[in-house]
This record gives sequence, C-alpha cells and structure tokens, in this order.
Amino acid sequence: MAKHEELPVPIFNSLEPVYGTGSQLEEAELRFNKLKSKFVEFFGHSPDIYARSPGRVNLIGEHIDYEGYSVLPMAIRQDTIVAIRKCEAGDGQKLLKIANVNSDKYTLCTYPADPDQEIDLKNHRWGHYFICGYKGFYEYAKSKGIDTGKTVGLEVVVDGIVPTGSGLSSSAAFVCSSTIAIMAALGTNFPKKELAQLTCECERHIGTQSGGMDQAISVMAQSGFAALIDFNPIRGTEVQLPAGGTFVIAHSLAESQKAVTAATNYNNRVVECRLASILLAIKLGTNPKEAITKIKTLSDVEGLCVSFAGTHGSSDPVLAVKEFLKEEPYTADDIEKITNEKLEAIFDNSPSSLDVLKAATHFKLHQRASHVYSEAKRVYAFKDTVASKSSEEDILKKLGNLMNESHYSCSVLYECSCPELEELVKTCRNNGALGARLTGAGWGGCAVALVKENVVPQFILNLKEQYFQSRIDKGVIKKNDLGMYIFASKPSSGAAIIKF
Ligand code: NG1
Repeated sequence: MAKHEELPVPIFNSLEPVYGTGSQLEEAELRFNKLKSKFVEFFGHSPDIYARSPGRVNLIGEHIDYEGYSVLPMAIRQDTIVAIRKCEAGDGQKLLKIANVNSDKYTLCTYPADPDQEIDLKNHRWGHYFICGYKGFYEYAKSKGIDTGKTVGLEVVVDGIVPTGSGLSSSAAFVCSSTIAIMAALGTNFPKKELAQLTCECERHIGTQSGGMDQAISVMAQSGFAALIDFNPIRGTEVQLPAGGTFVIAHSLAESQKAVTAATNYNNRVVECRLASILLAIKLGTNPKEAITKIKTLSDVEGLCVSFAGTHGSSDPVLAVKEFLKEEPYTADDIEKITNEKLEAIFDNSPSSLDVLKAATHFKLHQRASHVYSEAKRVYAFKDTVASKSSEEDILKKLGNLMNESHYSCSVLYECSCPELEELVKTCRNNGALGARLTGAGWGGCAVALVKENVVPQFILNLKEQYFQSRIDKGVIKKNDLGMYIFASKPSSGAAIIKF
C-alpha cells in the first residue's frame, strides 16, 4: 500500500467500486435509497454527498498499537455511511443536526456549529462520535493553515451496520465516515495516511486513549488484502492471506462498552503499560526524572530491554520484564518509591489517566509488559508465516497456533477476556477452528476463528447450535438476526466518498 496511502480518499459516483456486484451491491443500493429518503424526511432536501468507512477485524496484535507496535487487521464489509449537507449561511441558526436511520434507538442529536465546543463526556450520547470528527477536522485544518471559511450548520443522517460494542470498531467506522463526510462537504480531501492519523486523534476526544489501528485500516484498506499497520509514521503494507483459510467472526453477545468502562479497562491498561515502561527504564539505568518525561510506551524502552537480554545471549525484551518487574501487583506506593514522583504528577496532563488512578487499587506491570512484547513478536511471526514457502496446510496450522497463543496472552496476562468469550473461543476450537481468539479491545465483543475454507458452512452451523441456540431460547437475540452475529469475512475495501 506504499503509494496508495499517499492518495486522497477515492470519490466515486456509483456504488460498484465500493460494494462490488451481487448481493452486497443490492444491499448497499437499498441502504443508500433508504438513507436518502430519511434525509429528505428529516431535513426536506437531499444530502450533498456521502462518506463510508468500514469496521475491521483484528487478526493479530491486540492492545499493542498504543504502545507503538505493528498490528495486522483487515476491513470487513460492514460499514457506516454518513449522508451530509452543508447549510447555506442564511439557513437560520448554525447547528449540527445529526439524525440516524434507526431513529427509534438513536434520536436526533443537536450541537452548536462550534469547532471549539467541549464534548460532555459525563453524558454519553451517540452523536458525540460525530463531534469527535468535527473537532478533529477543524484542529487539523487549522494546523495545516487551511482556510475553512466561516463555520456553517450541517445536516447529517447516519446509517451504521457494524455491530456496536463488538470489537469490530463501530466507533472508528463512525468517526472516520463522519470526519471524511465533513471534509468532503467543506470541499477538501487529505491523503489517506494523514486522515488515518487525524481520525485517531479525533476519536481520543471521546475519552479513550486509542492506538490508531482501527482508523488506519478503516481509511486505508484495500479489497482482498489484510494489512500490516505500522505506526510513527502510520503505514500500511498489504498482506495476502492464504486462499484455503477463512476468518469467521462470532459475537460473544457480551457487549463491550469501551468508552463507559475506560477508567478500569482500556485506559487502565494504557496507564499500566506507561508505568511498566518507566519502571523498566529506571531499572535499566535511566534517571527517574528523564524516564518520566521521555518514556511514553513500551516500544520506547524496548532497546534498553533488548540490550539487557543481549548480555544473557538473547534478544527477547521479556527477559528484562522477568528480571526487573515483579509478578505481584504493584501498589501506587511501590511504584512511587521507584519513580520518586507521585503518580498523579506523572499523569497530570491527562484527565482520563487521572480517572484511571482514582479507580485503580493495584497495577499488574509484569503481566501487561509480557503481553505487549510477546504479542508484538507474534504479529511479525504471522506476517512471515503468510509469506513463507511452506505448504498451505502448514501455514494455516502455524497461523492458528499464533492466534491461540495470542488469545492466551490476552486472557491470562492482559485480562481483557470475559467468560462468554472464553466459552466462544473454546467452542470454535472444539469445532475444528485452526485457531481462535478474542478480537479488538475485548471484555466482550467478538472472537475471530481461522477455519479451513471447505468446512466453513458446517462450522457456522455447529456454532449456531452450540453457542447461539441457548441464547436464542433465552431471548438474548432473535433467530432471524443470527447472520449479524456469526459470519465469514473476506478483506474488504476502505473509506470512500460517494457523490451521485
Ligand atoms: P476496538 O474496541 O475493537 O474498537 C480498541 C482500540 C484499538 C486497539 C484495540 C485493542 C479504539 C478506537 N480502538 O479497539 O486502537 O487498541 O482496542 O487491540 O480505541
């Protein structure tokens, strides 16, 4: 993808280049027609333009993007479409009116057309994700010296089919499609790699300290390929998956509310990783003050850990973790004795990290750092295996093993699984999956299983019986909706602007 990420988001005047042909195109046509009529129903006229951005499934590399390590996701066909119209200067009050095709569940949200507005994080509303894109777009345009003119009102209708709270990145699909719609409505178009960075920063306005994987793949994906996403700077490299294997995605039906549980789950892990990296730096000879100001992530301290491992004839940074971070959980006091600084002072510029400190009683630094370093290695092992000359049978087997190891590490060391995900992953393996793991942030949401192409229908049937039937009987989901909760997925295309 080296050159293609330099290009702006593609603009199409038909749906085929995005949705292909066949049933996917038919479904898209229905959605766009409905979206347009809803727009007319809400606002009395048609939208100017549409933007779409897909969800993603992460194949391997969990909770390491925010530590600066490469990950390997692919875009899925489910996406969010945002229809938008720029109001004229004389259209009355300058407002952002954000409606949804599913207006029973997602009622109209109205905000002032003010790029400097604060998002009210204490009162979570679905429209906040659009405002993330709105604020982020203006901040970026300003930083590039682009004249965006006077702010105007915007009318917006959203249609999202990425299941929410599923680990398939419905939030990034929404933030990316919103940002791109705003950008297109205001007459600009940035290169995809700039957008990938900008949309990652946009989403942080919702209060999660996101790493950037979801936005990068949503913006840059190419149909038919997974991608190795590198950070600092963001870059995507196509990965051609072996033809004989299919990735099946299954929802555990436990909803993962990432924004709401950030202080104890997602952001807690980001804080633990930062503390682990500071402690490692100090133990490996860095002056505490310098470690606190300079070391932000475990990748920043990897060089020191590898040098230490070198003195023991190894290159594995986990060796330093084993030597210098105790397995028992640390209290704030334990850590402050090493840093000579209060934790509140270390994180005083990050309100969401301060929320983590208020909620935390202890910090599992050894386990979190071991997960991050070992998972980072598995991503490269996965990529190298895909590219290797071994037989397809062997390649699939190795990929499956790496996925299983990744799940174990997420579950035991990073503790981001849950009982439902454990049951689901086990059911996948019992039914012939070569490997299965939780995908995305975890604490609920989906699992992804690698299954041989020729047994996919039977595999899905077995999972329906063994995992989903009892939940249908209990009324957790409706039988007719099963297709939303378990499906095979091929790598889909990334963001696009559509103008008819
Ligand atoms: P989900 O919750 O699946 O969208 C989150 C983060 C990713 C990454 C994964 C864990 C956001 C938008 N996404 O993904 O950046 O850190 O968790 O690997 O916060």
